[in-house]
Amino acid sequence: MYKLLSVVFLIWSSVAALAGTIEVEMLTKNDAGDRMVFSQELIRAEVGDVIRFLPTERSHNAQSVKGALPDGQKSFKGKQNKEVEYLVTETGLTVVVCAPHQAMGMVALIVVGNDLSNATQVLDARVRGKGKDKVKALIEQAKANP
Ligand SMILES: [Cu+2]
Repeated sequence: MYKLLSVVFLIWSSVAALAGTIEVEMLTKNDAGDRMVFSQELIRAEVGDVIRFLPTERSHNAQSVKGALPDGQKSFKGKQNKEVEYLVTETGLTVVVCAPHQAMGMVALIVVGNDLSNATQVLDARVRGKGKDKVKALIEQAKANP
């Protein structure tokens, strides 16, 4: 019994060790000169990871979009100028937008476990303006580089 418990603990601790925190900054301008962007736009993650959106520059937020996240995954909505965390519990695609700037293209795509099975639903979800085009481009990018 003791042996079994230690094996269970070993497995649990290695899973916990693999889970990571991914930090994404919310930027008005990045080093390349792009305006209204997340510091990472194609975010690859695994179940158990935490993705932390940081209010590095003012007037941004991060939130999920109705219909653009995997079944069972909890939606999230950060306040403007506030840090928000997203705990990954499901594989699949999640769109993240900055509400004030999504039409200017301030969106990101989270790809968990390289699972693209909800791509069609994600493309049907309501994202405004240039944000929609960027979601399409990011899905293509994710398909091209598994
Ligand atoms: Cu913004």
